Amino acid sequence: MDKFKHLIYTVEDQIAIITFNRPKYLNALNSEMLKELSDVTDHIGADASIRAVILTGAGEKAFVAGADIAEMRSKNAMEGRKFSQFGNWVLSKLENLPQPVIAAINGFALGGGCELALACDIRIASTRAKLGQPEVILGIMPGFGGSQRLPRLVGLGIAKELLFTGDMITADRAREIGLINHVVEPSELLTKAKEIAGNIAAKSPLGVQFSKKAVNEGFDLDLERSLSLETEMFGMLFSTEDQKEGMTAFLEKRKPVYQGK
Ligand code: DAK
Repeated sequence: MDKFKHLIYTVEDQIAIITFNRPKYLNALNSEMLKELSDVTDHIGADASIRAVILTGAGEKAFVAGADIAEMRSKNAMEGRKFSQFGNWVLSKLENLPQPVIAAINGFALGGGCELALACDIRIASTRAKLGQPEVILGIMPGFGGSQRLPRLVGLGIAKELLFTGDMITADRAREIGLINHVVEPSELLTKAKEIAGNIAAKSPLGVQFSKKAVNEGFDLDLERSLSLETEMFGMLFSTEDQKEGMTAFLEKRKPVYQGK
């Protein structure tokens, strides 16, 4: 991929790593960075050799300290709406990538940064991380899905407290409420993220991809319709080489070699 101005993009062992890279501004998300995130998301979605994605922030202080306040300050209502529409579109693309996405939260994940993490499938954090939705402190509200994804993840009461106070919480508290899966020492963060990504990458790509789609698409349906969705998707997997390989390898007592076909 072309070089980015505000992102670092690498791929190792079928795992893509996107690093937000404006450490001087605590990796605050400006329009250019959002556009680059959109482009790299499209690229990853079209590359079946990538089995998992990790998002993290450059520097020691921040994952992403929110949308760029300096850029936002002078927006009018229509520009604000456009920014929100574009942001929501990019985050939905990220959320619906076929590959699982892991947020490795190395520091501040505030406002748009927390919303970015919420659009990921799995969130892990270093002990240095601080998370929150401080928009009310700035006279606005979340605009990249925070008022919708946060309550779905942590429940209405806790989400409302975070949204109405704008308070930051520690990584340990975030784990307690289910916002974070694991908290590790800063030096262990990427190792842990790669360990989870590698664990996923070793499994059937289509099994993982279909599981993600079933959870994402079924979550807001009633149980009857979501179970029906699961049934259809389960059935479809029996037309794949992954299913034949996985079951044959088990019976032949060897490790499966998956092609994602
Ligand atoms: N935007 C722009 N610059 C930021 C920034 C941000 N979100 N966060 C930090 N910076 C900049 C600081 O201005 C400072 O720049 P210089 O003064 O050096 O030029 C530099 O990064 C270092 O920050 P500090 O000096 O403040 O560092 P501290 O360690 O003292 O404090 C902090 C760290 C994270 C507590 C503090 O920087 C802070 O409170 N930052 C703002 C956090 C915040 O409020 N984030 C939420 C932003 S609102 C929308 C869609 C989405 C959104 C909005 C609308 N549509 C509907 C249109 C999303 C909104 C947000 O994310």
